[in-house]
Amino acid sequence: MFLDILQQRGFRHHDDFHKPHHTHPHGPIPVETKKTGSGREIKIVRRVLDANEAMAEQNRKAFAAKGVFVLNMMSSPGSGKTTTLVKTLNRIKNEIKSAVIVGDICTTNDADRLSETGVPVVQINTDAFGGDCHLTANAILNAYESISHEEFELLIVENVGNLVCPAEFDIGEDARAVILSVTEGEDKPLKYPLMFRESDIALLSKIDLLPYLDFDKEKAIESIRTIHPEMPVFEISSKTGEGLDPWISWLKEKIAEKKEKPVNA
Ligand SMILES: Nc1nc2c(ncn2[C@@H]2O[C@H](COP(=O)(O)OP(=O)(O)OP(=O)(O)O)[C@@H](O)[C@H]2O)c(=O)[nH]1
Ligand SMILES: [Mg+2]
Repeated sequence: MFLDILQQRGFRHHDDFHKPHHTHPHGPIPVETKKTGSGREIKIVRRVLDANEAMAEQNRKAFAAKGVFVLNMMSSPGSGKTTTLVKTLNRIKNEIKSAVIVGDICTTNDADRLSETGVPVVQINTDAFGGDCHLTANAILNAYESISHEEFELLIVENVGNLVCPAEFDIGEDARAVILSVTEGEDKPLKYPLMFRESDIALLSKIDLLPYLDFDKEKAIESIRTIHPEMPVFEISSKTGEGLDPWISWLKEKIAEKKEKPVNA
C-alpha cells in the first residue's frame, strides 16, 4: 500500500489525521454567552483564532516537556523552504537530532524530498479538510503525536506556501522564520507586513540569481526593516550553499537557549 511504502521511507502521509478534529480541538475553546432581546441565550465562539490559540498553548507545553525547539518556516509558494531545509538538515543532522512536519494542500512531493535526509518527516495535506492555506495548532499536534516517540531536539515545520495566512496561526512554535526569495520583488514585506512583523528571522533566498535580476537587495532589506526594524536577515543560496553557515549558527544558538530554559518557563 502507498501509505506503507511512505512510512518505510521515513515519513507518514498525514492527510487523514485531522478531519474529525478540525472543528473539535482538544483544548478549552473560549465561548461567550450573550442574551438576545427575547431573553434567549446564544453561545459565541469569538474567533477561530481563539480556539487555535488555546491549542497552541497545549502544543507549547508538550514541546517544552520534551525540550524540543520548534521553528515555523513560512513563505510564498516556491521561495525555497524545502530546498533550504534539505540543505540545512544534511549539514546538521549528525549533530542535532531533527524532525520535520511539512504542510501542503496536495501531494507528498516535499516529504519525498525531505525524507531523503533520513530525518523523520510527516506530511500534512490540508485538502482533506477544506484545502487550508495554513497549518493549525491542532494539525501540528496530531502530526507531532505520530512522531513523538522518536528522539529529536529540533522540530521544523514547513508551513503551507502562503505569505499571509500562516502568520495568523500560532502553532506553539518557539520561533518563526520567513523566507523572501529574490524573484519575488523588494516590496513584498511592505505589501504583506504581518508575516514579517511576526517572524524572528528573515532569510533572503536564491541570492545566486541576483546577477540575472533587477532585484535591489538593499531595498528589500530596507523593506523588511521598515516592518521589523531589529529582525536578523540572512542572505542565502541553497543552490550554492552561500550564506548557510550564519543561518545554521542562529538555529543552533536558539536550540541551545531552549535547552537552558526550565520546562515551566
Ligand atoms: N537558483 C536557486 N533556485 C532555488 C534556490 N532555492 C530553491 N530554488 C528553486 O526554487 C524552486 C522552489 O523551491 P522549493 O524549495 O520547492 O520552494 P518551497 O518554498 O518549498 O515551495 P512550496 O513548498 O511549494 O511553497 C525549486 O525549483 C528550487 O530548485 C536557490 O537558492 N537558488
Ligand atoms: Mg516546499
